[in-house]
Amino acid sequence: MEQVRKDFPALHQTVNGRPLVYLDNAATAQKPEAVIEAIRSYYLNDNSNVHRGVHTLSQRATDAFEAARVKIAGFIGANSPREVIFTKGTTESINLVAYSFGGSLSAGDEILVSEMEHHSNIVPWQLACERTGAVLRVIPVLNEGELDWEAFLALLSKKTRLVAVTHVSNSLGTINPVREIISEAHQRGIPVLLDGAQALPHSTVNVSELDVDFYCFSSHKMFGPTGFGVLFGRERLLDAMPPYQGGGDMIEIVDFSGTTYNSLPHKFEAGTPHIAGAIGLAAALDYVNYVGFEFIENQEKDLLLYATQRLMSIDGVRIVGEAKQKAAVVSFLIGSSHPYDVGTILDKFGIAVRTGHHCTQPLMKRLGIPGTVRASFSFYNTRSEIDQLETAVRQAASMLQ
Ligand code: C6P
Repeated sequence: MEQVRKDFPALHQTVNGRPLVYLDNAATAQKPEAVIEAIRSYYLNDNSNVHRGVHTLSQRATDAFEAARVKIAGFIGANSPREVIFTKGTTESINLVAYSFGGSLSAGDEILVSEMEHHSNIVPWQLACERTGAVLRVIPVLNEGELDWEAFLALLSKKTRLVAVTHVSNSLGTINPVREIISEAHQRGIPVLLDGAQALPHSTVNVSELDVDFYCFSSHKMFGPTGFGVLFGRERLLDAMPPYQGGGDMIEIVDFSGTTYNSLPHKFEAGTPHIAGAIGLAAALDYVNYVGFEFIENQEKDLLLYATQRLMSIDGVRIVGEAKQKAAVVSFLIGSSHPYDVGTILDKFGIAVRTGHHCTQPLMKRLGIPGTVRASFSFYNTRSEIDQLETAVRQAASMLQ
């Protein structure tokens, strides 16, 4: 554990005179030295554009960029690197599908999302519905923060063109029964998109075993750089979809009489990409493999149980989101205190948490709350940090109640 923590330089600092306790990993994870070094080395030695030059630096950059794609494809169990599209992040991955796949929707078609979605898996579909006359249907969430399974089954119909749900809720930590969702949807011939932003950092995800059609995630929650992410798509579906954006690299032949498009994955990657982003994410995946998901899962399970238990022991604290299957996220409220006030007090203790609606306003509305205080853990967090969280929350509770 000590070694692991040493690998993350940002963890070793004081904030407001206290050692930093970083519990905002669902917003973005800290970066290990290996990732920082891979990006630095790229800019120091190989910086060049990709797929464009015959010169040596461009070849080196292209090789590193495409090697990253092969690594990412292997990491998520894709059948081919052609199924791995580079994007700016989960948000752009979903927008790509909503625009491109969504372009084939007709009036009356239905897209099924859930009430616990991040805005990035709601708004792109609303836009697609506005463009096409399709209708957005919503799977309700039960009080504990689980999907209403019966309602989900009842919502699947001949009109459903896609089920688009989050693998893990960023606000509540709920791990959704994605295998069962995919199985039910596929039995009816409906493809499934999973928002994996909060799932991939916590446990092994294999898109082939899941048999999922689209899987979206962000590099920065996975210990890689910001502004970079991935859309996995089943090759057959991606092939049939029109390009998302036009520009350099996504074309085969451009002529004023008409343009033909590049093959996968380049058809969906217009313009100079975030080369250092791909290289940084590849380094992050190497690092995660080195730490190993066995260690990550055990550590996070322990932190989740311990934090839940410690926070529940404080008078006035209420945990929001009590699904049976949860990732290492604990959302809570202190009495009727505003989450923002709690977060401000915790910051004085050097503790970083997120407060507010966590970009899930419909979920907050459903739960009848303005937002939550969210502590989200990574494998580099410790029980001692949770003890510090408990002390600070007790202090906040006594000040605010
Ligand atoms: N959630 C959080 O604090 P981007 O911003 O594109 O990297 O990821 C968007 C996104 C999509 N889906 C889920 C489930 C997410 O959690 C996020 C990002 C962060 O919860 C920042 S809002």
